[in-house]
Amino acid sequence: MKINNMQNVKRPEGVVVFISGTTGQDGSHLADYLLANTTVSVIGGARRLSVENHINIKHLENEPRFQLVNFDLSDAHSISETIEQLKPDYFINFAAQSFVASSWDFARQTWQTNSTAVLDILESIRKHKPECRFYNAGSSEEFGDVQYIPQDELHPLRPRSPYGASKAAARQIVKVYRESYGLYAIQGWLFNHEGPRRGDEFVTRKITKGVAGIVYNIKNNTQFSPIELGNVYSKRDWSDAEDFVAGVWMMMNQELYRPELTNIHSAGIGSSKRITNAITPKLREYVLSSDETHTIKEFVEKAFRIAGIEGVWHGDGMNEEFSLKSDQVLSLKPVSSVLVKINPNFYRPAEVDFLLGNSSKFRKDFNWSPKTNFDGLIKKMVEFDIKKMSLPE
Ligand code: NDP
Ligand code: GDR
Repeated sequence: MKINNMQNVKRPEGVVVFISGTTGQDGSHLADYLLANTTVSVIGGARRLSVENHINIKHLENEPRFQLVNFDLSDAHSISETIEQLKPDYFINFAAQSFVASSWDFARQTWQTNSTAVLDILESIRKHKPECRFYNAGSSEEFGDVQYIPQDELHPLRPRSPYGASKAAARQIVKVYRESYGLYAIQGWLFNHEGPRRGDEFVTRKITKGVAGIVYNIKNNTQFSPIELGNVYSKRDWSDAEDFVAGVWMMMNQELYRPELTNIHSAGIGSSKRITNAITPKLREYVLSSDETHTIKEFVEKAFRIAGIEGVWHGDGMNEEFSLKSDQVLSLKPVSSVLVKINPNFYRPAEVDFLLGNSSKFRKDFNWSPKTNFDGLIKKMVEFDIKKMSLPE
C-alpha cells in the first residue's frame, strides 16, 4: 500500500482522526471501526520499513476516507510536521515498542518510543492544535507487581519491565499536559487484548498459530515440533481487540456518554477549544478489561480443544509438557505426540504474575460490555489460523 510523504498530504475536510501504529493490531482495528461507524476521515501513520508489513490494512487500499502517511515516533520532526500540517481533531497513539519481552533488550529504544515520543506529541499538540484530543495507549503492565485484586483505576503504578515503566512515565506526562494546558489528553489502562491481527510473538497468537501448524501436520501425517513456551503459570485478563477499540473511541468522546457533561453534549464530536477546555477537568481515564483471568496453560488447553485435540500436562518445571492423550495417539497415529514444551529462553527477567482487571467504572459510565468472551476469542483466533494454514501462500 502506498505511503504518502507528509508534504503530499492535504488535510481532508471535516473531522480528521490521526492513528499512529496503524499497521499494528489496534491501529488497524480502530481504522476499520471509524470507517464503518462514523463519517470521520482517517489518516494512518506507518514507518518506512525495508520490507512492507501492511497485511492488517491492505483491505483499506481503495478506501476514500483513509490515507497512509510516513510517520516515525523516533523523529520529533516527523511528529511535529504531522500535527502542524494535518491539524487532526484526534490523535490516537497506538504506536509503541509493544513487546514486553524485548523491552529488556531495547530498554532505551522502548523508553524513547513509549515515553519521550509521547512528550514530543503533547508538545506539538500544545503548539499547533491545542483542541486536538489525544489518546495514549496505557497498559495493565503499569500495575505490574499488583497490590490488590482486581486492579482498578486507583491501583498504584508498580511496573516490572522497561516497557511497563515507559508506559507509567508516559501516563505522568499526559496528566501534566492535561492539567497544565487543558488538553483533552488521556491514557486508558487496557488489559491484554488479542485477535487474528495479533503479532506472532505474543503468547496467544504464538499458541493459535502453533495449534494450526500441528493440526495441519497431524492431518498430513507429517512430523511437527512442539510449541515452545516460557512461564505458563502467569495469569492474564484477555479480551478481543475489536471490543476495545470501540471503548477507546468512547473514552475520546466522553461528553456523549456521561450525563454530568451533557451541557456540552449537543456539540458532538470534533470539539472546539471552548468545549475541550470545559470538560478537561472532568475527564476520566478508565480501565478496560474482561474482568476474568486465566493462565497460559488454560489458553493452551482450550486452543487445542477447539481444534479437536485433547492433551494432558505432565512433568514439572522445565520438564513440563503438554502431550496428546493416549486415546488420541491411538486414533490419530501422529508422528509425534508432544504438543507444548517449556523453553527457559522465553522466561523474562521479571514477570507480572497476575493480572485481573476491574472495568466496572467504564461499563457503568458508557453502558459498555464486550461482545466476545474468553472462549469466543480463542475460537476466533484458532479458526482463523487453521483456515489460513490451509490456504495456498
Ligand atoms: P502492535 O505491536 O500490534 O502495533 C504497534 C504499532 O506501533 C505497529 O504499527 C508498529 O509499526 C508501530 N511502531 C512501533 N515503533 C514505531 C515507531 N518508532 N514509529 C512509528 N510507529 C511505530 O501493538 P497493539 O496494536 O497490540 O497495541 C497498540 C498500543 O496499545 C501499543 O502502544 C501497546 O503498547 C498498547 N497496549 C496494547 C495492549 C494489547 O494487549 N494489545 C494492551 C495494553 C496496551 P511496525 O508495524 O512498523 O512495527
Ligand atoms: P504481555 O503479553 O507481556 O502480557 O504484554 P505476552 O503475550 O507477550 O505475554 C503474556 C504472558 O505469557 C507469558 N509467556 C509467553 N509470552 C510470550 N510472548 N511468548 C512465550 O513463549 C511465552 N510463554 C509464556 C509471558 O511471560 C507473560 O506472562 C501484552 C502486550 O500487548 C503489551 O503491549 C500490553 O501492554 C500488555 O499485553 C497488556
